[in-house]
Amino acid sequence: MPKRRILIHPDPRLKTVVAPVSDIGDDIRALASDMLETMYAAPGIGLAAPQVGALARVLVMDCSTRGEGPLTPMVLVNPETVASSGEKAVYEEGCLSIPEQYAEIERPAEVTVEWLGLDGETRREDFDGLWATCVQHEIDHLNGKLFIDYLKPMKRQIITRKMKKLKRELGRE
Ligand code: K1U
Ligand code: ZN
Repeated sequence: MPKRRILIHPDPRLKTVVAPVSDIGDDIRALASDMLETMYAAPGIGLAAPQVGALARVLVMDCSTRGEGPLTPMVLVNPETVASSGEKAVYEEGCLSIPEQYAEIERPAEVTVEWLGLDGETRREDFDGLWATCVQHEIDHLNGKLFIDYLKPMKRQIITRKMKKLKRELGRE
């Protein structure tokens, strides 16, 4: 069972630029734990706090191959992209807040990200491959941006209409 309900686009909370976390306390640790459980249950490879209605700069991700080796959950508090490669990569992206819609999105192939761990320590890591795509997708969520915002207006509108219909059917308006 997922711990928290994932919001479906359109929702004003998914368009919000979220403020940084000032104090990593029990509430943030509980949020991160719930988010990981929700992400694995979905299933997904990433999740940002606004997707579960929590307006905090927290994201979780795990792009390791399922069923092959141990899980590698990551929790990033106040993540910041400090460097991006000029080289680009295209991945077909999905979003747990935009179910069953996919599109090829071009982003920097490699990024360096700095964040706080749940212990309050600063961490810095270079990401490439799917990890780079995922961390950029999740940081976008913290800035109120969705992958459909990279698409042409007509395509974005079609997807948004489908999501409004889905929300009506689910009684989630
Ligand atoms: O942020 C989200 O909505 C989660 C999203 C992350 C993401 C997917 C693809 C490219 C970039 C970012 C997802 O996890 S969608 C589900 C998904 O990709 C997946 C699900 C099960 C197994 C493998 C992938
Ligand atoms: Zn998403």
